[in-house]
Amino acid sequence: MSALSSRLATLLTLAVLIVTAGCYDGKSIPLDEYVQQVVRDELQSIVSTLQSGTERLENRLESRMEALERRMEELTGRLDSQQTQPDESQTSQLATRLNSQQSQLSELNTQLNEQKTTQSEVSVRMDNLTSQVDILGSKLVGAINNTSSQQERIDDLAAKVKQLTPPRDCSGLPVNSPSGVYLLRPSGNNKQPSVQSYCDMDAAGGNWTVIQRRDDIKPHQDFYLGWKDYKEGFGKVTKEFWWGLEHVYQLTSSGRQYELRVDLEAFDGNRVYVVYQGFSVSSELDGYRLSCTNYSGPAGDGLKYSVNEKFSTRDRDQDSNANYHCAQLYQGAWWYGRCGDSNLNGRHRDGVIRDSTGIWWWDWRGYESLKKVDMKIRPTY
Ligand SMILES: [Ca+2]
Repeated sequence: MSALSSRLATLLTLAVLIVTAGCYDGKSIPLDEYVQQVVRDELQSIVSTLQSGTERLENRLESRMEALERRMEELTGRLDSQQTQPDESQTSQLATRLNSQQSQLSELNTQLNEQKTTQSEVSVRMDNLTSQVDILGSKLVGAINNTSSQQERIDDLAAKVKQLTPPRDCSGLPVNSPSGVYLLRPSGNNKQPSVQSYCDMDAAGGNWTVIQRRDDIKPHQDFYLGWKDYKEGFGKVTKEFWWGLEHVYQLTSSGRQYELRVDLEAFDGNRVYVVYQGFSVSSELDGYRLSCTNYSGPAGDGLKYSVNEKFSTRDRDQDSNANYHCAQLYQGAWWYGRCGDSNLNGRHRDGVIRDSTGIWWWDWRGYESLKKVDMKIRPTY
């Protein structure tokens, strides 16, 4: 009985362990039903044990009765055959043995009754335990539901944070935002990823989205790259980089008109600029064809041969020069025409070299390689 008590005493703990150990998969049946089912299986095993114990006692009792009857018949037979009366000692011995048999039978009966009582007690305790497990299961389900509702609130908050959509370009930043790195979403589509970008909020009224920068820093970013790099962008926006033709296309095809500003700095420290009041590129399917109009500024028009040209890279010759692969010839990537009069994505020469593979702007310094360059755009309305 002590062993049974011990097993019963640990059943509630077992129920908790079933849940916390992860045996419950949380899908096939409700949690409280699962816990109850496991406990009932355990209790059923105890009841079976008790029942088999009871059966064994009953069998023993029955066999003792049969043995006693056989013994009585034997004694009766002996008395009949001898036709004599048993002497006093034989009678006494017989009586003693009979008494012994009776006391054994009585003991067996007592044990059987105890067993039945125990079985009844177990049955009552099983009912109590089942109801306790029901309560425990309900509490666990309540706790789990509470956790779920908290998770829902967190998810809801996260979704709201995500809906704080980055602006399409730097002109959409809050007033008085400083120059620096920002996330933009040039597509205007929340399902598309935002793009790390550099906003120039100082030069000529600010609000510029910088789309290209060459700088006098080392190590230099390699700009002699292929179509995919120029489509998606490369480099570090705080250093040297190309923002990506697809992003430029997404902005300039959005219905707003954009202007382009190009700033140039020579190794002698002189600086010039040029502004194109209309600037856009077409889709990738159309080759990111350049449109720029109404230039003004001391740098001169270094894009006059690039207008209406497709973009070309080392691995894609789309220029209008049938004799040359201009991107390979100038070791850059650009809207090359015949092959053009600028090469702002050429090789950084770290000094004045007159070579068509460097960074140059023909209308200002011819083939003289330049020290710093950037290209930036903003909507004009
Ligand atoms: Ca060509």
